[in-house]
Amino acid sequence: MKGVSLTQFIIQEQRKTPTATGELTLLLNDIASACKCISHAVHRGALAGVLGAAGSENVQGEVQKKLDVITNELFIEAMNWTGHLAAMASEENDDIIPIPAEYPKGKYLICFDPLDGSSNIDVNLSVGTIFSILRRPDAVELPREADFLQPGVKQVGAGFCVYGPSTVMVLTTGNGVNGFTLDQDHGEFILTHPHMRVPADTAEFAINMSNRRYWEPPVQRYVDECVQGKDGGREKNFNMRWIASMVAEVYRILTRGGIFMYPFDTKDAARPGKLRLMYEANPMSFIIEQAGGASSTGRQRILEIQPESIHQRVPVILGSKNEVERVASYH
Ligand code: AHM
Ligand code: MG
Repeated sequence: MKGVSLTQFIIQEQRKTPTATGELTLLLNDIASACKCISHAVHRGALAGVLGAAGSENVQGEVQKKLDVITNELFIEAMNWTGHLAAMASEENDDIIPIPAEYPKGKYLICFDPLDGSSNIDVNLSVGTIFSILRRPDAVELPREADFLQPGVKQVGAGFCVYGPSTVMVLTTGNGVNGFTLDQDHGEFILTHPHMRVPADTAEFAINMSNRRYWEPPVQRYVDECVQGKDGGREKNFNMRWIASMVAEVYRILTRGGIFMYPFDTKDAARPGKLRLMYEANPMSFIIEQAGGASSTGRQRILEIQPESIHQRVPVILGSKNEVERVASYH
């Protein structure tokens, strides 16, 4: 096998911090194993009979796909026995997920979306797993929901795994962003995208245009200017993409720049945005900032939001710094 494996990479990173206990390294390895199982299930697709609706809804009233349910169980079962977690929170579960009594508890909490972009499963487009690692507050033995409600700046690590033409894991522990491609022959993630960076400028934006009438004027103005390009006063013409899979959009931005927006809209008064702070916005914002990009609600840096509940939704505008700052300045 050629190249540096994910395991080798994170052990080498751990050695740079002589006081590190190695628990985070082990946790990251557990996550990589869980994502390999999910990758396998996703790629088997119709052969494994896993496509289609599960016939249930999650806590947020969203229709669950069979694979939402299967991958959620896979992730929980891959993580709950390891001894590195004190509790988990999943986009698919109403309440936080305790570690079963028979297993040892660790010092970390994890928030995850087992299968982001799951509306794309049946049409065979990229989906992914997103995770955010927090520290269990000291002296808390059995964490409650309140113990998860830490702002994104407190994340110890974050990452996502995109199940596309190849399976790629993107990871940060606050020291830059690196990408690892799953070598299917050896079952190992190999460092293929070291030091991923988001260019400060871009000519590509991503937003669900069908929601235009529900956006606030600052976002309407920004997108209208992009659409008009050189004819509307911007110095260049823009291109647009919308995959409806945040993992794929963020991966594209890490690869060639861009701006991604799921902004505030008035479609549903109970929802100030579509994406979830704890499972999507925080981990992706941590990754994007670590790669030199920016992330905002339009009014506030996402990583500084004090969460109020684990399933909270927020507006998300992230990617190339100069464009994100421009949108924020219009607010
Ligand atoms: P999910 O976690 O239920 O898959 O929802 C999140 C996804 C994001 O990946 C994507 O950016 C967005 O929903 C797409 O929403 P829409 O279908 O409204 O364009
Ligand atoms: Mg999601």
